[in-house]
Amino acid sequence: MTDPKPVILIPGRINDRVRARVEAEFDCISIASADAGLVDPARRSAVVGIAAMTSITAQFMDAFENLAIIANYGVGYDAVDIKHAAERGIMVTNTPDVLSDEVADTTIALVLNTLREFPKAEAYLRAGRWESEGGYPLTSMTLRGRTAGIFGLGRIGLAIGRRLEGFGTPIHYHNRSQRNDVSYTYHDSLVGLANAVDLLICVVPGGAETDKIIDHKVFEALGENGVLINVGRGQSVDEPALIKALSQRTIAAAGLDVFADEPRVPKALLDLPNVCLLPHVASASIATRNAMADLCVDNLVAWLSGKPAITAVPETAS
Ligand code: A2R
Repeated sequence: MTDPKPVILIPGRINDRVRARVEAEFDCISIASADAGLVDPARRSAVVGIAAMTSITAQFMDAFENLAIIANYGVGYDAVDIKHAAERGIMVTNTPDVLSDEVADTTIALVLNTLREFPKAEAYLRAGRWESEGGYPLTSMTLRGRTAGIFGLGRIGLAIGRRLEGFGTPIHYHNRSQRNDVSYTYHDSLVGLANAVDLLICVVPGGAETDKIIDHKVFEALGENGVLINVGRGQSVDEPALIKALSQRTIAAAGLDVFADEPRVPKALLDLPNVCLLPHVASASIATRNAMADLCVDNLVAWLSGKPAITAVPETAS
């Protein structure tokens, strides 16, 4: 007789390849959301792993006494109560590196689309206005002459920096600690960074420390020619303050791939002329999402067969 397969729980929506591989390689329980009440009480103690891209609270974890690993689908794991997982000795993994280049590519596209208004120019052409009204108006903004500030110069931030070097853009950054492997100008505060640049790119992780950290003080420092790009987490921006800064032209424009309450985007943002908005698609190509899916499931396979996790998050790495 062969041993029964480990039981993996998938709460809520997840990438199709994650689901298919979990179903093929484990005993999979799928539930509509992260609500332990949706799992048959008789099966809860059998759950040893969770694959998820949704919020995993302490209470949810505690419904599963033999839970050994949470494989988060995505590099950002701010939705997992990491402190509680670490206290309980539950391994948490994420999907770093395999998405960095894709997110950095998207960031450059968002920068250029925001500054040079290419989505609006295409809409102008499609509406027949090129023929009826003449050329699209010259854009008031350009990447030429701008200085970029990367808030969160980690794996993705560095991939963005390397690309911006190719554009001849001077680069500054702010992290909690200075890196010794780059020549970019370091600032020990976010406001200091915003003061020094006119293109602020946010790619910092979510969580309590960065919640609404980009606020009115940052917008005032960024100034009237300043542009904010956010590809990190929507919660890092004080959205009402951003809407005010954009409408009063405290800053010039914003390009956003992430929002505070996804998939809801405030109407006040949609109504603004000086924003470029994307529906959280930075890593959303089939190839990159497949690589993330494989890393997510490979972590489950490794850990549950007694091997080290491939990409443990720092808080639960031994
Ligand atoms: O602060 P440091 O020296 O640990 O540098 C990290 C920086 N960082 C912060 N900077 C300022 N204030 C904070 N409270 C703070 N917390 C973190 O962000 C590091 O340089 C960077 C994060 O880089 P990685 O951990 O390599 O993450 P990765 O793969 O670049 O992804 C960043 C985020 C994800 O968490 C998702 O939210 C999003 O991009 O997709």
